[in-house]
Amino acid sequence: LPGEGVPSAQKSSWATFLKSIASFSGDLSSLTAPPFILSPISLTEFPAYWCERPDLFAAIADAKTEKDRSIAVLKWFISTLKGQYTSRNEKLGSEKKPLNPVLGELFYGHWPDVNGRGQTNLVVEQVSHHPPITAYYICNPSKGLALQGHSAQKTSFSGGSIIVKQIGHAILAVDLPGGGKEEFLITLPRLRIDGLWYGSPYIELAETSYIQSSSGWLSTIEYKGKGYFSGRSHSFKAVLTPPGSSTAAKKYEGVWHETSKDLDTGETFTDVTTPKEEVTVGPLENMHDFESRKLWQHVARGIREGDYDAASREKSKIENEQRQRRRDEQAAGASWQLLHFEHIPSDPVYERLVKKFNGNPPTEDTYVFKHNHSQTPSVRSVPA
Ligand code: CLR
Repeated sequence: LPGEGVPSAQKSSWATFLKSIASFSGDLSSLTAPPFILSPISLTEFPAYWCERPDLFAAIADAKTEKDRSIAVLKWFISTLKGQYTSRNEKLGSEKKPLNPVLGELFYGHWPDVNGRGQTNLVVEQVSHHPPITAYYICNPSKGLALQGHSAQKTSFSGGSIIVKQIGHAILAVDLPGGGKEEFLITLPRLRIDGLWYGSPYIELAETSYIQSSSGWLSTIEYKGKGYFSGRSHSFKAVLTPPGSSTAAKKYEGVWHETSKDLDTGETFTDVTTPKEEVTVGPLENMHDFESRKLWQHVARGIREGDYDAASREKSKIENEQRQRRRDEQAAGASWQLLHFEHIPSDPVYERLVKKFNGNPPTEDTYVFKHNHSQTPSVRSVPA
């Protein structure tokens, strides 16, 4: 039924929200949405989804050949999709509108070393407010792995769904045992947000994304929803091709929120039906004011407890404080300084790798992590 998932008192405000999205394209974060669709979680927490299977991440370093590393990267990547794109439905009942991070907002976390897999560290910084851009760095120094990326979105409305084009990319750098690095360019799939009419939005992935290794191996991943391939939602097909060839060396197929298999051997490729490991975050008392969970704590409490007046009061406080900061900066002729990242207008690694598969666009900007691997556990101590 239309509006089935919408509390009766919010039906008209949901209809207004849908109309405003339909006649609008660009930055959804700025639209006012009814309370039932608000999430108490900031977008700066989302990069943690990349590492909720730390064993699969660490396993990339243990693969012995270029081909096996490409397979390990693909396996880890596919296994992150369930967390990235379905976990709000599981935790909050449907896809929700995340808190829109402030400029300079920070999120730190780690996954502990268990059974010699090494500790994995996460550093996230909101590097732009308008449009929202989130930069992240995830590393496992003892395994010689570092993932650096940034995430932004362009949204439009089509056929009753929100279409989200993901802007940005991620580069995974793998230290090789003999010295040197292998790099993987990870491009991001297109999202369709369905179920809006019913007030219970969920994500389906569409089109194609790529993982291009500097070794030449390329994974091409095609996404389809209900009514395609197998007819099941969250379906994908992936092919791995060797350097300079378009003949598949490996083919995989399945659903990314459950299991997939190797089409030649019939063996299981990915299986995310087992529990994932959420990121470990330090206690609120130790946090800097700009760390997400501390910054948004009162807004988040209001949303969780259904006290929406309190939530919107607290949100206004944060927004006013931000506006004042921007005014002060302007008056002083100063601009906001990023803490952990440096913006560069074109990413040479992206350019080199995207060329190998004639990907688009040919160039992209990026945010480079300013510190070394070994510094990440201590970067938490940020200046006031
Ligand atoms: C952020 C980067 C992550 C993957 C990811 C998952 C869900 C996406 C999110 C990204 C960006 C913001 C997003 C969200 C789903 C809904 C939300 C597009 C790409 C928009 C802003 C809110 C729409 C409001 C409706 C739910 C009504 O790696």
